[in-house]
Amino acid sequence: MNGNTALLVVDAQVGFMPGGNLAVADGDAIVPVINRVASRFANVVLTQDWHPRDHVSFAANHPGRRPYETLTLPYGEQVLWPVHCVQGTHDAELHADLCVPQAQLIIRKGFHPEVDSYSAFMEADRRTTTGLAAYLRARGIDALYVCGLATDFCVAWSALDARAAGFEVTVIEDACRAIDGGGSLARAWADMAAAGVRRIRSDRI
Ligand code: VGL
Ligand code: ZN
Repeated sequence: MNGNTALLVVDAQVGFMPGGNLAVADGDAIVPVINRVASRFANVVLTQDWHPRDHVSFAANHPGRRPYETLTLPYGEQVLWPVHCVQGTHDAELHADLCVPQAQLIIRKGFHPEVDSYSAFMEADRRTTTGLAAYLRARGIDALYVCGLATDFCVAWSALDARAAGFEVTVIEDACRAIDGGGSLARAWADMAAAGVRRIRSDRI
């Protein structure tokens, strides 16, 4: 891949793999795919969902509320999740078999107690930046390949924000897995297509 291109590996963490606190079905199947694909990229950026224990997205922090219900917060609708990816816990670690030693940056997100952040670029208030767009621009990177977990949440939101920030974006579909509740996966693919996000299989890279 050219020097102007980076691979963005979203939330390839214990918590989103089978056995994790917010397990995505078959999530661990993407790890060997990511490892294979990553060897083609000189530039690799990882994200890590990284919540304080009192995070607003955890149903357990809202008495009487259950995971997967939604709650209206000052910045909009928030899905309530099981407690997951708490800072410093095993659940928040990158998957042990992930092999991307050349990764240059790990963006941690969701660390503000009152704001969630599915996207690697923008927190859910749509105002607070993670700094990733400025980092990529400063390094002359204008094209991104995106993979990881979950397709319909952190991957899709990251891909859409990357497009909005002016990057060329391609999602590697077999290097992602989805949560897919209530049609969220079909909606995510439709939103990404409408925004000009390209979609390919890993064997085309
Ligand atoms: C994610 C829900 C909550 C994700 C993170 O990585 O897709 N989903 N936190
Ligand atoms: Zn999270």
